[in-house]
Amino acid sequence: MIGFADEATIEVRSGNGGNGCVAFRREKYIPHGGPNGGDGGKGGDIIFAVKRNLRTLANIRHKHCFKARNGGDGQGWNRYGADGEDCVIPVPPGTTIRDAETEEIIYDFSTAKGDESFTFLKGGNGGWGNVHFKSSTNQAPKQANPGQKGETRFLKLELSIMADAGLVGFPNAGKSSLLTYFTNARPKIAPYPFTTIIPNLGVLRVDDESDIIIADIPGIIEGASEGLGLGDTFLKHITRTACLIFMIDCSDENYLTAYDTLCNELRNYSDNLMEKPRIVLCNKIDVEGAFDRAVEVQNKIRAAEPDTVVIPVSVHTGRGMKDAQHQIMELVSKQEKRDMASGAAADAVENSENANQFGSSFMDSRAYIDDDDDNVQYPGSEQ
Ligand SMILES: Nc1nc2c(ncn2[C@@H]2O[C@H](COP(=O)(O)OP(=O)(O)OP(=O)(O)O)[C@@H](O)[C@H]2O)c(=O)[nH]1
Ligand SMILES: [Mg+2]
Repeated sequence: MIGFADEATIEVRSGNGGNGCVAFRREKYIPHGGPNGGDGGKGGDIIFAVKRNLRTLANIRHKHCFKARNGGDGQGWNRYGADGEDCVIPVPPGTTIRDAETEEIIYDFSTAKGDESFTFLKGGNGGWGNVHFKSSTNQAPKQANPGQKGETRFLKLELSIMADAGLVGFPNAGKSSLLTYFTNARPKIAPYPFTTIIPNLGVLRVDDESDIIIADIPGIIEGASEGLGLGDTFLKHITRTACLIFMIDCSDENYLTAYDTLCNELRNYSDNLMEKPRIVLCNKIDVEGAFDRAVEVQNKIRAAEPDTVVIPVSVHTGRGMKDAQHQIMELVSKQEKRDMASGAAADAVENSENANQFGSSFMDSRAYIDDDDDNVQYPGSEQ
């Protein structure tokens, strides 16, 4: 995928243990001082740690090999070698670690409960110095152990964006315009289809304590699930969002069928997407005749799904946008509460097979982003 850091293949190496030492005590007036070679230090571990202000795998993609330090060798006078420093690899919330060859999942930070770090490879143990080999029959052992070797593995890291709300719509519906209106993201906006070719994330500040992350993905067209247009691979980025925002272009001829077509494409990708709570925004009501069309769409959807909120809006003039923002915030917080409840229920029935994979842990890993933090990365602003 062009320019969007959601995959990285890396090599990781834990540190070698330090070698044990062969040494003997030599002091004036102390003949046969005996062995005093110290042990080697332990090699450093490879540890993955979630860093909440990271939003992409860019920092990892640019560095291919991560090595922990080797343990120091043991020395005379029973001195131990120093332990090698661990290598801590920071990853954004929602990262999955797989074996690069077998694709087997090694660890998934989006479902692991509460754990913010994971020790993947242990460093090699340090070798024993000759002090350990002294026995009644061998008072002066010249034997020490070499340090254990560290391990090398190749891994594939994958990131599904952990957004709260995902934008779904035909190309040109105004999704990127909405992201720009609500959030700090500045994706490209243009009057032709497929302007957006990589997903963008934006942060909508709700109050000092919370924010909502919105994901703008490339437009979907009829047949996307069969590969038409840019296909449906981008939908994977919204499989973990709490809710969906559908955008319908009411200045377009297909305004009345757009919603059903989008629902079909989503359903073809995964049933899970259509189970998410959603709201529908009928955009471009500033265009002549579009407001009436928006009301038409509203009536049609309400007749079929009375619970779905449908709001006519114009991103350009701002009409209806306050209401839309309010409804999006409602939807996310409602889902958050539901997730927390189902998370608690899942805790109660531990190891239940039905445990909601979007349970409390998903919301726990929602990033709280500090605007002042220069380290915050947004995929859309990455290029
Ligand atoms: N009249 C009118 N035009 C709008 C409105 N919102 C967006 N547009 C225009 O619609 C066009 C498409 O907007 P984008 O935000 O790029 O649409 P998109 O859904 O992100 O499109 P893709 O990235 O191609 O999927 C741009 O020319 C916008 O200026 C609106 O409320 N009213
Ligand atoms: Mg766009």
